[in-house]
Amino acid sequence: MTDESALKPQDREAELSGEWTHDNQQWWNQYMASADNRVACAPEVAVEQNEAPKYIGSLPTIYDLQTELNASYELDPIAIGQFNRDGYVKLKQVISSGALALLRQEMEATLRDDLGENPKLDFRSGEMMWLTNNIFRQFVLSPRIAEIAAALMRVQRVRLYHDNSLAKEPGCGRTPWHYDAEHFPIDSNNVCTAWIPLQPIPQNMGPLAFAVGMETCRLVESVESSRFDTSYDRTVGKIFAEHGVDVDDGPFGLGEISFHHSRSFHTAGPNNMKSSRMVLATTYFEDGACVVPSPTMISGDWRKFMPGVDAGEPIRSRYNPVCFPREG
Ligand SMILES: O=C(O)CCC(=O)C(=O)O
Repeated sequence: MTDESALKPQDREAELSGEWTHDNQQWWNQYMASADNRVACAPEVAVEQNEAPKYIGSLPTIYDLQTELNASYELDPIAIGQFNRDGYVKLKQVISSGALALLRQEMEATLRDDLGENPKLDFRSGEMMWLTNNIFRQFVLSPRIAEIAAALMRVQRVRLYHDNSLAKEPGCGRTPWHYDAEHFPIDSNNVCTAWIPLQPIPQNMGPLAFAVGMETCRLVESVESSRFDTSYDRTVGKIFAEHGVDVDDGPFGLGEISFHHSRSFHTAGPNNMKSSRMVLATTYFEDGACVVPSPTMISGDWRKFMPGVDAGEPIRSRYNPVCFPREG
């Protein structure tokens, strides 16, 4: 982490009322530094030094990719109930192994070009790659994925908030407990994120893990948010354990993706494998939603994701296209 982006106790007030003045990578650096890595990850797993399996076969063409990512997924109505009860759902076989391999190759190259080979950066992130890269564009604006998001939230039309390329490198620690509504400055209850792993994620690679229950967030609503130390992460974990909250920290198979509501509490374990845990996370919201009246520092780089949109205004900049139903 760079010194100038590290939040200090004197930033406390700004955290509540000011705006984030650094970039998105610095925001993630700050975020990851607020994880309590003394917490044992449940269940305990042996540290293994495995490689993720390599894709063998020819990669799809852009035409194949487009066809796959435009086609509807057969969503079981039970999944809609699960999402609304548990706050998240994991769906199998949403994306083919070839399409995932193609995006993984692209993400590796793009993050390397953008961030260099910095061994100190153990959680690398990128965003808005769909603006300049057609493979990212097919995924991020995919009607297949956005249609699932709309169905789960039971809304007619969804727009893109942002995409996030997330590479948790070997040796990177936990992702702290959090819920996204705290830092997405979107004034709506209909916001969700598709978390798309680009390789299988066994438990010792740090799969996204969910506190089961849409209302689980209420247990910790009085815990004071803090991103300049590990107290928030530690306290939330402790309260969930005391209340016997179920945590689904199961592995992800290849092609499996999760959708989590912005009120769903989630975390992720460390990456104890030898290869990078690469994920594309895309966030969608109900068309018509506005920016909250007073975004704060914890809302991060939000202005970049909706140029020209101000606090309180409807979010429909050119960077927030309607992804489902596909327009035009
Ligand atoms: O990938 C991670 O470890 C965290 C991602 C996350 O919190 C999210 O996409 O909402």
